[in-house]
Amino acid sequence: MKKLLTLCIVHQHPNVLLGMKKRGFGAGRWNGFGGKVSQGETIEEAAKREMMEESGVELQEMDKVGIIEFEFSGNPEILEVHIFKADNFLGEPSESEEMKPQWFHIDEIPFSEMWPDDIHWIPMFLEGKKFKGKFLFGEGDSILQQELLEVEAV
Ligand code: 6OG
Repeated sequence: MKKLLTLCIVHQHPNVLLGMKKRGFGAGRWNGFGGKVSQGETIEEAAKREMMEESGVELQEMDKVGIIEFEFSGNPEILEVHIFKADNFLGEPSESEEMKPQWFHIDEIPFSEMWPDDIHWIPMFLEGKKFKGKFLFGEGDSILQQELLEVEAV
């Protein structure tokens, strides 16, 4: 069983826009903005909708830079997360019920308060690479298996 999700990080060098997730899956962690793709919408439409719902900003152009599958040991569900990069948006980031946005310098990304996979792929993201990967999580925040490859196109 696969679930499609989006994740978008705005990169305006040397800063990235992240949000503190206030509720739901991943609450208490900084992450990009995103969520589940709804029926009848494209993945890109979902990415833009989630960005607007969670941060109040409108994305125009963005690039798909990665696809990562996440599995949790003992759970048959696979989360297929499509990762987007944007360098611009309309409006001002503002706090929503789900996320509190904040800019971080790329040298001060709060990896210890993020999903443990992020430290592996965010450097590739920042270098402008495209990637595909898989992570299997175990108890706590442990990563039992991982695969991450740079690709020509996603
Ligand atoms: P909602 O279910 O709240 O969206 N997401 C992950 N992001 C990272 N960096 N690592 C993970 O490792 C993730 N699992 C899910 C996808 C959940 C949001 O969290 C992302 C979505 O943007 C397990 O609607």
